Amino acid sequence: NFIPTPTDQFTFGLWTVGWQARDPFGDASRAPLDPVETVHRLSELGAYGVTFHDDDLLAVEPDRDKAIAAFRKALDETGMKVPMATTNLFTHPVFKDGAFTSNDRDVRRYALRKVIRNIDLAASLGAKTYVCWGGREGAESDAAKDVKAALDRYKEGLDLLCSYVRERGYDIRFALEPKPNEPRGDILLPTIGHALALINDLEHPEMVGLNPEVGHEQMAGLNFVHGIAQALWHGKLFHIDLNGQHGPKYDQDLIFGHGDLKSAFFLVDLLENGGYDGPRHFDYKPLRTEDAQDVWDSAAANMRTYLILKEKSRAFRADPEVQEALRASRVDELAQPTLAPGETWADLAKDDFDPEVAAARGFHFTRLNQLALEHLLGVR
Ligand code: 3MF
Ligand code: MG
Ligand code: MG
Ligand code: MG
Repeated sequence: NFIPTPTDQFTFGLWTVGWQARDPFGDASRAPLDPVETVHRLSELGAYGVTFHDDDLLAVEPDRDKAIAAFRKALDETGMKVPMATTNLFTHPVFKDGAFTSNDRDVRRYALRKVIRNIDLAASLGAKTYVCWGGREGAESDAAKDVKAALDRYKEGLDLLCSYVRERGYDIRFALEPKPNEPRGDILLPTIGHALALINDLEHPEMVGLNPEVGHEQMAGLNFVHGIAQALWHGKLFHIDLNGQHGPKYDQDLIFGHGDLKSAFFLVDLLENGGYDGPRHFDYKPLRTEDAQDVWDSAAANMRTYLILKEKSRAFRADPEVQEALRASRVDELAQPTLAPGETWADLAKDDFDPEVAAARGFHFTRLNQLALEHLLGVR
């Protein structure tokens, strides 16, 4: 039970299992990982595919052509897919003031060249989603960044990349990944809502959606399930980064479910029933305290936890007491339009309604929440 298979569409970034556990206060605690080994190990664990930053491919082989050839061979041998790729626009110090929005115009041009080069590779590997995380698009001082000009440049960069993909005829869409802070004091497009708003002002809004990450929204104190529901409502959930986080602090990238478990439960329930059919992509980090074996144990834990929560969600929905409680809480009534067909604002005046009586009614949400909790705790 809870054994992943490729039909579950679980994917991992090369940089996740490959994280050497360098942090701002400490050196690496693990050796670099060969992407070829990663592809084989994740395939054995039942994953569907891998994703990568351009630079991730060079973890143990500095020659780009050789690294790509070895990676392709591993994909062919295992049948692993590459549904998504992305660009590292944050590690090299040239990006210290950002990439698409660096104050330095030469850097902006270099960043776009770097993305374009990797889009060609992504397309040749069959990727359909290209993620843009604006890791260093931001500032520490409000004096240092003209935010309106930065948004002009963000738009210019994304418009250019869309036109490149269209000219080449690639079947690729972009997904913006919001994050509020870290590594910059403040990052542009800090939340799902900010990113959605920018997309509307692009040349080709239909080509750009979101890759929200659990921990990134929770770092801002936001409800990730609500964010994902709104992204789905706009038709903008192109991809997702699953992991765990304990509220507003540094980006923990814990194993999925190892942060806010109740939110993870409702997230799986939403993804499984809310019309998302893309990859279930994990962007987590094996703990710095752990060894090489734990890299694979923790990768497996992400998938196992997802599958357990999927089963919990199924049992929750199938429970007659839950169905009754949902009706008692009138959850289904919200799907009913407020005006009946043919009614206008004038019909609102005809209601025989006593606000005092309505105000006295309870919604019974406590019972519903407790039922969810008991399913999650395994006592139902
Ligand atoms: C940082 C991230 C990134 C992005 C990646 C794009 C290094 O907090 O989440 O991971 O996910 O750059 O996919
Ligand atoms: Mg994170
Ligand atoms: Mg992250
Ligand atoms: Mg991420």
